[in-house]
Amino acid sequence: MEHISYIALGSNIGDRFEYLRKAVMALRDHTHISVLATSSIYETDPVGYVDQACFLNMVVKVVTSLSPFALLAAAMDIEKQFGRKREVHWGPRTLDLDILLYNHENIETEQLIIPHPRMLERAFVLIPLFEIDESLIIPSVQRPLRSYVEQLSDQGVRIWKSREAVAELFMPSGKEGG
Ligand code: PH2
Ligand code: MG
Ligand code: MG
Repeated sequence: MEHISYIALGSNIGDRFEYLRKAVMALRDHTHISVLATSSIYETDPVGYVDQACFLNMVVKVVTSLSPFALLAAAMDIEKQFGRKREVHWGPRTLDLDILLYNHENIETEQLIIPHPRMLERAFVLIPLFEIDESLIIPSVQRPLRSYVEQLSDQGVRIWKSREAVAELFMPSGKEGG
C-alpha cells in the first residue's frame, strides 16, 4: 500500500541548510520512502520558546509503504543520525522532523498524533505546506488548509531559498527520489 504523508523539517543550530539537505537526502535514500515534492526554504522567527536563533523550515511530500509508526521511527532515526539531542522543550535543535499528515487519517496515541497537533497555529508549517498542496483538507477539523492560511497575519516567515532552487539542489535528478 502507498500512503501520502507530509513532513515538516526545521533546524536552528549550525549549518541549518546542510541539516535540511541531508535530511531530505536521507528520506530519498530510504527504501520505503520517495520524496514527491519539496517546498521553498523559509527563515522563520522562533515560536514558543523565543529566546533562540531563527529557524530554517520547509515541508516535503512523500509517498511511503511504511505505517505511520514506522515512518515516525524512520524520522527519529534521521534526527538522531544528525545529532539531535532532546533537551529544552521547543528549544534549539539541529534537526526536527514532524509528521504533519498521513493520508486523511486521524491518529491519536501517546507516541504520535496526526494531524500534528500544533500545525494549524504555525505559519512556519502552514505556508510551506500550502505551497506544496493548495487543496488539502485537514482531516481532524474537516476544513481546507486554505482557510487557515488566509487567516495568518505576518508571523515572521520569509522565503530564504526559492522552491525552484530547493528542487534543483535536493532533487538533482529532476525526478522523485527512490
Ligand atoms: N519548532 C519548534 C518550536 N518553535 N519555531 C520555528 N520558527 N520553527 C520551528 O521549527 C520551531 C519553532 C518545536 O519543534
Ligand atoms: Mg517540531
Ligand atoms: Mg519534533
